[in-house]
Amino acid sequence: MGSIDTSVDWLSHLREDGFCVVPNIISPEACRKFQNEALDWIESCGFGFDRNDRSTWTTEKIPPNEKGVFRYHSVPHDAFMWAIRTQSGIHDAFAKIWNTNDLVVSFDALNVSFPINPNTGRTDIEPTEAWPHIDQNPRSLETMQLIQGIANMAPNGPNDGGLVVVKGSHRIHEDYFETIKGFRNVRPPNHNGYPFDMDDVKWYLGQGCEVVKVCGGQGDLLLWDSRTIHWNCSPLGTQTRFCQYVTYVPRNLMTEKQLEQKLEVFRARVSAGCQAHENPDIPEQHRRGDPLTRPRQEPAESPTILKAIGIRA
Ligand SMILES: O=C(O)CCC(=O)C(=O)O
Ligand SMILES: [Fe+2]
Repeated sequence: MGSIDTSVDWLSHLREDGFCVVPNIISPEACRKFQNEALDWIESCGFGFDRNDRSTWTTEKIPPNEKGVFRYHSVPHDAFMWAIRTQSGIHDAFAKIWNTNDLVVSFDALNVSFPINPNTGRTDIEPTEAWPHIDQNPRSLETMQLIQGIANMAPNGPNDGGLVVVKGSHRIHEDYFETIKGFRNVRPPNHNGYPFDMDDVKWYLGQGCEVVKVCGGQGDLLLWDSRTIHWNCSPLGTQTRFCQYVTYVPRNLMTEKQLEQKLEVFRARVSAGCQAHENPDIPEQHRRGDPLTRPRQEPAESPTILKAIGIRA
């Protein structure tokens, strides 16, 4: 546990198929602790959610989230999130991908998704429709720029919701955009992402790609190339989905000035997405340190955390 199983050639799978699962990265104890603390956090927000009372598993009583993704109230900076983000097994997997130990981490979100099921979960929402997309700019699809990660904190089988990918799609975008004569201008030119619809996905399936619901054990790290078309689906069984989005990228993608700003973003507890080397703006209320911008439990400024942010003593 904590080290990488070299008998599984996950890196080839990642290159070839555009996704992979790195098994047993985080200990069962750390996963259980994370699940408890994630639920403590949801309860502490004061919207009325109680993990032991399924009648409170409703949109009204669960703090604001999108498809189970929580990034408000600075939850990405809560101590329990940092405890997972800085697990050595996660860092080491990305070190293998990028062939360097000199990496910086993302300040990304928590996902807790309760099953949609009248007997075991909630009934006030419908299962999520597919929302196929990539998280890379369609102008730069010839190179791999980002590997996205999910620290999978609960067992995640076929019926437990989660990541769905179009296997192999990362390799054939050039042909696709040639076929449709360029991408649709639906996002600003510098936006790291592009939405597809299910008719687009059908083209990829016609070229031999496959839709795969990525399953993983508790403590596995799920990885995908940000050019791989993907979305997430809702859990429908008995198991709540618990995970954290996490990625590391080479520190040399950032200038010294940007690294100083990354530390400011950390100290202001601003949430960010998967682009670990791009600093978000710091909103005024974060600069002021308004209570709602501070995590329930502040992270320590430990050497491990500072190193993950890119500070080198
Ligand atoms: O929740 C997931 O599995 C995927 C979410 C997603 O699309 C992303 O983080 O880029
Ligand atoms: Fe995505």
